Amino acid sequence: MSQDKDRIGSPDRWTRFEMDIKKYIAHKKNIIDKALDKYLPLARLKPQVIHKAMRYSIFPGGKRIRPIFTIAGFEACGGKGDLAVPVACGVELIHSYTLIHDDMPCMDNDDFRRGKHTCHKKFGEDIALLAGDGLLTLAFQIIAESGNIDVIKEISKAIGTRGIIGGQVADILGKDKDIEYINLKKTAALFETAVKSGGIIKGAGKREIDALGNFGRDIGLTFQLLDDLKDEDGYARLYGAGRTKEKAEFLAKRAKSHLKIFGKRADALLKLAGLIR
Ligand code: GRG
Repeated sequence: MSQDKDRIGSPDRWTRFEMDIKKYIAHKKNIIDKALDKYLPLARLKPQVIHKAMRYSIFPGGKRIRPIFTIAGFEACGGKGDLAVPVACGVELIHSYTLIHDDMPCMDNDDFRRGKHTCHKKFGEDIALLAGDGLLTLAFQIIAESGNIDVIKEISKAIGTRGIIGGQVADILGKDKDIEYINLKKTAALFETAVKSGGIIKGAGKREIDALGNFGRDIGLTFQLLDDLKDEDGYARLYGAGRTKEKAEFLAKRAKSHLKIFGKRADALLKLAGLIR
């Protein structure tokens, strides 16, 4: 039978042979979106408004870059199939919870997100706050059900008060000297834990898991610097566009260097990193 039929029928072979990154992203995004739809309570379930708000914030959604990194991290360690999908979904739910809360009037006070009204604009602050809580709680239910205690430990550390929450607090306090800490905790910590979790799910060794973490952290920092550059905010506001670009290039290059130990298996991670610009 033709190889094409084989490829279409088997996503693992498809990713191996057809490392066109755009197709890879579309393929993984589709898997993640379908799984998220399965995990999220139906909008008609009582109390409807909270489930509507949770679904409103997840669909149609953004780039799904963090959960794709989880799956690509899993594959870099030799993982095949859908074993990393539940944790990848958990990572995306956590990301979405941070966005809902970050958009609220007590934080960044944004009216729009992903081209539509923010959750609190649409559903009110009380429901938005709880929708964020609901997504975070659901994330841990899904991750726990996937049965890997080490992933739970890893992710809960990354998003706690010494991780994302700590970064957000430092951001609120607004001390310029804390910018490196803020970027590391507020943005890079979730990328780092997303990629690392893929390796943990596969049961990879310390050397591989550390390499994935280093890669995720550097690519997360790059992502934030480029976002600052676009918005003329954060690091770019403090240090100027030239220095920010230089630092982002340095970090992107260093991120890729952490992947050497994986050889060809890190192709997807490498190409995903190349898209962060
Ligand atoms: C509320 C605990 C708590 C934390 C909030 C991550 C965060 C901390 C706030 C998000 C605000 C922000 C601008 C973060 C910088 C990183 C960033 C550009 C996030 C948006 O991520 P994308 O571009 O979003 O991946 P999509 O829409 O594609 O999912």
